[in-house]
Amino acid sequence: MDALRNKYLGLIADAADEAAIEDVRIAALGKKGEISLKMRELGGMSPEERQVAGPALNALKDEINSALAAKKAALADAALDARLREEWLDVTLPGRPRPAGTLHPISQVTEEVTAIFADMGFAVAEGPQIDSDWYNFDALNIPGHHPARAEMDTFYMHRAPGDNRPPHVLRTHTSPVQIRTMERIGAPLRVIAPGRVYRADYDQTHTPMFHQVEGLAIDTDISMANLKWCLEEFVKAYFEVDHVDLRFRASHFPFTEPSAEVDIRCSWEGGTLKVGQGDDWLEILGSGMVHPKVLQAANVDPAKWQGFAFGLGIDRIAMLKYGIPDLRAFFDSDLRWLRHYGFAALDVPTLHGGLSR
Ligand code: 2NL
Repeated sequence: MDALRNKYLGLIADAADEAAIEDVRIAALGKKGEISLKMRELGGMSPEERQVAGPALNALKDEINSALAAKKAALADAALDARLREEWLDVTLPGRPRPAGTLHPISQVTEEVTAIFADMGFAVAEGPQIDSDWYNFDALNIPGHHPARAEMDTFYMHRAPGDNRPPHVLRTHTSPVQIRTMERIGAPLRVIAPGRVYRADYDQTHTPMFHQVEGLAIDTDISMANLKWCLEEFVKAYFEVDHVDLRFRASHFPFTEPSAEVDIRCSWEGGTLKVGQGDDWLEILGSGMVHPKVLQAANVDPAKWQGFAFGLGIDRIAMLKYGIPDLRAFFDSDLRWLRHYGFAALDVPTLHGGLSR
């Protein structure tokens, strides 16, 4: 009996997995197992022998069964421990890295400008980049013989041979969008029109495609005073300063009367721009009261309505705010440049959440 016990307890202790334990169980307690056969021999014993051997065999059987169960549980625990060690996961690791792409500074600045003017009640208007010469020029009080047409370095589209109508153009400003919006919606109106514009000019400070945002407010009783307030609010919000000085200089555009170019007070200490202080002036936009002929061209009655309008270069104010020295690099698609000057793709500029940084 002791030999049997030692043999099977030893085998159970040495069993490395569940299959080995099952083998031991069959060898000891299976139908033809060693202990089962011994129990079958009880039938041929005398009652006295059976009285001794029976309980001893039963006790041995119970002991082996318990040892099998205990070993099985121990193996399962060990397997679980191993799995927990293997499948260990540090949930304190930071989440996914930022997306590899960045927002182009022009997209960022367009969003910033849009957020500022949206806060003053301006909606965003869009329109075609290829437009008729009527929308791009005539409706803006720039007739065919006007020198402004020649100065604009316009890109002209081809007409089919024999079609002698005036060619379409790549828009030279976003004003045609505003003419179309006045036609469609009428007065009163407050819109900005940001977007790509085209002029055949290429040097240090000009690219043949660049970006402009124009603003237009039409209502009864609109004056230059409203224009000045709006632009002051815009410049303060855009450059993220509490105070600015604006200087309105008399100017001329065919589509506004009177017209003014607007400078902001600034300094250039150590090559970096500071807005709102210093003795320098920086021209940032053109503006004026919408010419009555322009209102008329867009079917807005100039006897009842007036409006102010302004236009500014997005690329230029992006360079000023973010210290970008070279205009042409904007359109080189150089990944190192884009990573350096780009903005986090998910940081949408808002007035409440902050425009930049
Ligand atoms: C500049 C000057 C300007 C406008 C754009 C405008 C649009 C309509 C009617 C009247 Cl529909 N005016 N736009 C007015 C004044 C100036 O842009 O220097 N831009 C970079």
